[in-house]
Amino acid sequence: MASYLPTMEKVQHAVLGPRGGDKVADLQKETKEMTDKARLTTDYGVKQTSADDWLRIVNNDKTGPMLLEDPFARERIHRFDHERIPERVVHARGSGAFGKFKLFESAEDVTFAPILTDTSRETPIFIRFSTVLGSRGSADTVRDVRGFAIKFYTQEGNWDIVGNDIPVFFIQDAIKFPDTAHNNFWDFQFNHTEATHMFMHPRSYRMMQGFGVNTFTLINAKGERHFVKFIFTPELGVHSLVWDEALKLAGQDPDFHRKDLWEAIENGVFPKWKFGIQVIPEADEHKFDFDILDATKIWPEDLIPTRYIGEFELNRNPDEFFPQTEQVAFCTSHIVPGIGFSDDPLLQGRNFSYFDTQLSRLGINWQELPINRPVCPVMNFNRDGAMRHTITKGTVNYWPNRFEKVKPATHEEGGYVEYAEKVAGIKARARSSKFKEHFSQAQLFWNSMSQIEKNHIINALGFELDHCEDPVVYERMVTRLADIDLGLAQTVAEMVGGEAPKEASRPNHGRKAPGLSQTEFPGSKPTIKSRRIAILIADGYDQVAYSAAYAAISAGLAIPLVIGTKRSKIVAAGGAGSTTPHHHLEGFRSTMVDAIFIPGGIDSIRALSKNGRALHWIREAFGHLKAIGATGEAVDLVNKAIGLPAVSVSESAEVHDSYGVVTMRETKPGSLSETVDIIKGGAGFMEKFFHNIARHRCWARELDGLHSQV
Ligand code: HDE
Repeated sequence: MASYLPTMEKVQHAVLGPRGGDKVADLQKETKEMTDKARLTTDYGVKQTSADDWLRIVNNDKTGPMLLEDPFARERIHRFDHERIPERVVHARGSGAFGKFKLFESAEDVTFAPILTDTSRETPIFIRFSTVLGSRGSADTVRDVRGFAIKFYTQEGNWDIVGNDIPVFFIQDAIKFPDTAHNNFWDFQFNHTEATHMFMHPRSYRMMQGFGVNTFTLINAKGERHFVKFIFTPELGVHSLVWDEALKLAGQDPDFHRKDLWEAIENGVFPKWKFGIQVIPEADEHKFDFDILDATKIWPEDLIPTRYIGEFELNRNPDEFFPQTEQVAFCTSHIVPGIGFSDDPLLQGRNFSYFDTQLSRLGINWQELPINRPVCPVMNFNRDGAMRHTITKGTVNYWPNRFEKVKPATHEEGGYVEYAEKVAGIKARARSSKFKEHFSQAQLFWNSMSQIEKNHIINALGFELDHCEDPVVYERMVTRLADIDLGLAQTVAEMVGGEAPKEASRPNHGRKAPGLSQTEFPGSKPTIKSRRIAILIADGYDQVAYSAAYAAISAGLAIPLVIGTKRSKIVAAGGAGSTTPHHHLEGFRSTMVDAIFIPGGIDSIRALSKNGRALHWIREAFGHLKAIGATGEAVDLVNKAIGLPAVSVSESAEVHDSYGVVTMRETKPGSLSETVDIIKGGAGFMEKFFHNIARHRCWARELDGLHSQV
């Protein structure tokens, strides 16, 4: 894939070489390079003279029957016939990358796990992001939860956090999971009121949070236990696509998120997350009005603030998809000393499921696969099984044995010791009463949303329920919404049909919690870093405006994508310069970029004005609430394409910003290329344009009803 940006970070990357620590070095043993000296061979090592023709009978330049004898041809066919493994039963579609985890504050008050106490360490990681329901070949941008699974290759063994991009799950007990992998989603939602708190499409894997969701425990050196939830917060903020954009991208570029992650890492703009923990002392377990072991509940930030103690970044793309991203296998049961489980009934079920599923996907020796094997020593008496790789010298496969060479580890040597929890009770199929309260946090979530987010939730419900044919399903779902908020239920009822509820099934408690709304998301600084910005041109474009914008975009570590009326050379006005666009207007679409800039130039603008696709680009970007910048003659083009009286444009050399449409009629040398500091928010053209890009979307267009012309 093209890499557009020769940034300093990229140069640095090239100098430092691939990062990822011990794990990358460990994988080198299996990694081959394709070189000029290499020759084609069979899998058993014999060099081949041809890979094109099956061995056959030839007579007087006529070819006759093929010979089954040909071992080379048969090897190729056999491989082809058997190259698939079962895809993951859920989370089949995904993409991953390598990186590193660094702790900046020791959490020794709550755990003795070295990865969470030793600030001098750098731990290699592999992360796999995924959608949940689609198959391996499905689209990236569907409305679905996203998986966020991390493997920490620690010196004490592999630690996996198999999380999602939202903090809650839709069931409380693992026994119900298999029911949901099939149709009838909304019927399921109605019948499982616990799902009410979990009703989404991120702009990028790099712009979403991650949550361990389940409650784990931490044990410190004094033997004290705390309950813990793990939270990862992206440096770039949390941002979503709008629905129409997500729908179109699913057809135009089903690999959108996969490419986005790849491109950012190739360009040296490494995605980063802060690593946080929410901690509750064991003694406080029952002090809350919700059960802290219930995976359908969050731990509200105002009650239990997140403590950010480390960060991780992704800095290296995989070398080959199948052996790395496809064969990586996670287990919630894989924890390291200092970290433990809780009685969270979902977690307990998961601990059983993940190992089990790897057996059918990869076989019993799955932990020997290069991507899955730990970087610390592994020694035990497990033997045999399909595809066994390790060769352990010796004549015994049991312990204890007469040689007494390999012994269990003591606690001091780092051996895992279970927390000595006293457990007593009656065996029963039951759930605690606090687990039965399903609406309070759904209300908390709804109340914490901004008006924009509320509108999007309403529209999403309106869209999805409109696809349900059976009135029982959508009518009952509307009554369920009345458990959350009467206004919500009434608005959705009006959209999808059915009787609007007259009163709320329960009063809305009116409480809010911080950190739930994306638009009020804490901690993320405005930046254009890694954003794709299209520059639309045709022959005769204004070279000064074009190159100033290109330079400013690159300096901001964003990605300038030149989109032309053709993909061959385009010449600037007066022959002042030329460029070969990255893409042409038909090949690429506005949905694939975050913003567009159009430089002036009489001939260029004349050509773009006559081009229906160019006009559609501008309209569509406007409808998807993206920043649009135009200078010189392009101001009129933008005005014509948008054609809304409410949106005004520059009439002079002044910079004009109306609903995120930033225009300036006259460009003098230097007027565009001032130092761009979007955080300080200057008054220059680029500053205003970049400020709008950094805000992700111009929500005011939507609030004022200007956005629907897509
Ligand atoms: Fe999973 N889940 N899950 N899940 N899950 C799998 O394991 C399962 C749950 C999650 O990139 C499977 O290796 C059960 C919660 C992610 O390889 C399987 C239950 C959360 C991934 C499985 C849950 C997740 C999986 C399928 C509840 C968020 C992809 C393939 C009872 C906290 C990991 C595999 C990757 C994958 C079972 C619930 C996240 C079948 C039984 C809650 C990110 O074992």
